Amino acid sequence: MKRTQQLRQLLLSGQTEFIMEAHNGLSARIVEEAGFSGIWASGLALSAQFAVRDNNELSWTQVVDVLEFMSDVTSIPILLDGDTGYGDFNNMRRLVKKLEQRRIGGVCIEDKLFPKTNSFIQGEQQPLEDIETFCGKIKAGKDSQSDDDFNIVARVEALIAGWGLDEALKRAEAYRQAGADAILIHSKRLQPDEVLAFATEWADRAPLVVVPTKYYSTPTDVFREHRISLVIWANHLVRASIAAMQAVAADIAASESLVESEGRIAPVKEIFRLQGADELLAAEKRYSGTGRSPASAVILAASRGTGLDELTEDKPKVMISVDGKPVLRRLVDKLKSRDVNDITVVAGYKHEAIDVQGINLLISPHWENGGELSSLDAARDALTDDTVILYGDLLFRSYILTNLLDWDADLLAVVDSTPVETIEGNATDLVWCSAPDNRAMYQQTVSLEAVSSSPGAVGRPPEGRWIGLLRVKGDGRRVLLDSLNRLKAQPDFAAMGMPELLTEMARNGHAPQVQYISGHWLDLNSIDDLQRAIRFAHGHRN
Ligand code: SPV
Ligand code: MG
Repeated sequence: MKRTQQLRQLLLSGQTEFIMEAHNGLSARIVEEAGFSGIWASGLALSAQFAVRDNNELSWTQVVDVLEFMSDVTSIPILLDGDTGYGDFNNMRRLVKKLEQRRIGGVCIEDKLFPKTNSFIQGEQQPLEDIETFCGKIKAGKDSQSDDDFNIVARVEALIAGWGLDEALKRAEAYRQAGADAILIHSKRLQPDEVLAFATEWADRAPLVVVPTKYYSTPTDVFREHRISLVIWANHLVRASIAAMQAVAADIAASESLVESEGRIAPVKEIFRLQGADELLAAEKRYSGTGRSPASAVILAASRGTGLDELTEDKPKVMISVDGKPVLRRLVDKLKSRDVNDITVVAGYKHEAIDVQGINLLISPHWENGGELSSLDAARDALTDDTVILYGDLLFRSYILTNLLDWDADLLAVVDSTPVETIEGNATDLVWCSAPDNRAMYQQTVSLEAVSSSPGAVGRPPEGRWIGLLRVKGDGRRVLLDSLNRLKAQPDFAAMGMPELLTEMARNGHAPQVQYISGHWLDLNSIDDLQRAIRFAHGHRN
């Protein structure tokens, strides 16, 4: 049902209904969750939340902007406290159109002069609008609404201004005849007597609305007995928030600690709930092409690292400390800093020495005789829809991972295009590609053709080296597992490494794409590598 229609039904239900003040999206959502059937967008509360006065210091467009947030997060009708309509009949026409565009249920206008003052501040000194002019405003509003159910409530301020019951009744009747859908009779007395006297005389000529802020102790049944249609609890959420904020601010200021406050305030989780964070997570899954679905990682860390001698006597090489931090911990921290939190480490040699938090540690059953593919085979259940597979002894600059995760490809291998002859130490995992690195282009489309540690494997110089970093995503997982299964059927599977797998995928028409880099990484195969690694890592957290 349209909000306008919902509000109309509240006014005409024949029972006493209740609406609650809200002043922004958050409070509007809280009002709806509390079970109210409508919201009072109070001028006092709207201006108070910005710490400006209820004297039209907030412009009408600023009011409408806030209403848009309130309307967007709720499904119950909003009745705007539209003050005097922010000007003359013409301003009123434009206001109604703008409110309808934001699916506001209706507006209440009061018969004072622009700029108005809150009724509880020297109310008796406030001038009232002349009756005919105010009726013109009501008519202009009714004539400009395009939805028949949009509601205009006319607020009579005669009792506030001290003009008496007769004047109030005279005005209410004129406003009814001008087309008002309901009359709001306001009073600043501590007892409801003048409002109830009005209600009795009024005798149901049109729905009657009251705001018992001052006469708050009136039993609610009294309103029912007087056939009040709508009771507005007009400012109670802004006041509740002021009291809560003052108490918490004072406590934290005095104690210089959060300990006492923490249990008394809404948890951060509750903020997320009210913001609808879950919906966004679900949407990210649904529209995963554009959303972030966190990748997982499989780190191959089963080998001892024979070139590192006594350094690996009591631990695998991934636990060698580089500038004060084990290589594996650097890797895990780097992955986590990019939201890759589901990390499986496939260990073997001296796995008991692996002391890194936040990983799933998996012991490869064949690590003593098996190679990298035996380890990967052991971790096949850890391959998700999006997995980064990497060597455990790898150090690299963070942007390489960022770019890898940013790139949309089912299979993506990071290849260093630094000329092999300029590399210090042993150049392994040489790669032949469909094109050399064109350094001018980001995300150049190149595919991997073969990987081998033997320079003569292909009959031409290689385009670079695979650094031990591969992303497998979507259908790439199936491709990888198919290739792994084919290789597993071969007798020398135990000796095979990742190069054989990459080459097998390429050979079967599923060549991984290549992400070229130039330097900015190294791995640990020798004592010399370790010296380079220490220089490389120095000053970097991961
Ligand atoms: C408001 O809530 O802004 C009102 C009601 O107009 S009162 O403050 O009582 O005038
Ligand atoms: Mg107001």
